[in-house]
Amino acid sequence: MARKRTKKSTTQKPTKSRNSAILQSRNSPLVAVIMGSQSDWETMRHADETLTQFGVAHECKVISAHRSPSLASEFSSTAEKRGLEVIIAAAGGAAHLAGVLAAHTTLPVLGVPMRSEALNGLDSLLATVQMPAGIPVGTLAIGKPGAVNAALFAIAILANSRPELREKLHRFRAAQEEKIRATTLT
Ligand code: RP5
Repeated sequence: MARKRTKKSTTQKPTKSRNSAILQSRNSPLVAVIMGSQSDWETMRHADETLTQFGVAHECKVISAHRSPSLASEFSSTAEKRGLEVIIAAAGGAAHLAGVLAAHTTLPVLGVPMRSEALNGLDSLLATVQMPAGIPVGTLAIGKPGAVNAALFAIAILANSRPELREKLHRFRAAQEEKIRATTLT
């Protein structure tokens, strides 16, 4: 059952209309990619693409810790019983989204700090990473590298109990190394 679900990728883009249907996912996503604003999608689409590349069922939604606090709490507190196994949370500036989602669930939450206009993402990084002891958030790099790596980290977590996914990760790493070995500078 679980192996079957990892083979398909179902993505709900973070539009406002789909966001309202947040608790009605029919495709049993294993990973949720949550972001504080539509403006984060340009970066977080790289997490979406990576999860799709590995065939991991996931959903992508906009939820703001500050602008929609009830939705954030509702989403996170019901995530486990809806079958989610990992939450990726991206936000910029006063980036409290990952921490707030983590406060309402024991699922692993991976935070991705967005590159902000004012402080180039340093604000987002510190707001995401500096969690008080007791409520962990695994914080990745600022921007696109963090988005890609959050997806790869989520896949690695899922791969602990899914040998097919583990094998895909091994093939991904091998292909990556092969590309470096084949690189010649002109
Ligand atoms: C955060 O504020 C969002 O995650 C986004 O990175 C930032 C700016 O949001 P917008 O003003 O573009 O909606 O909550």
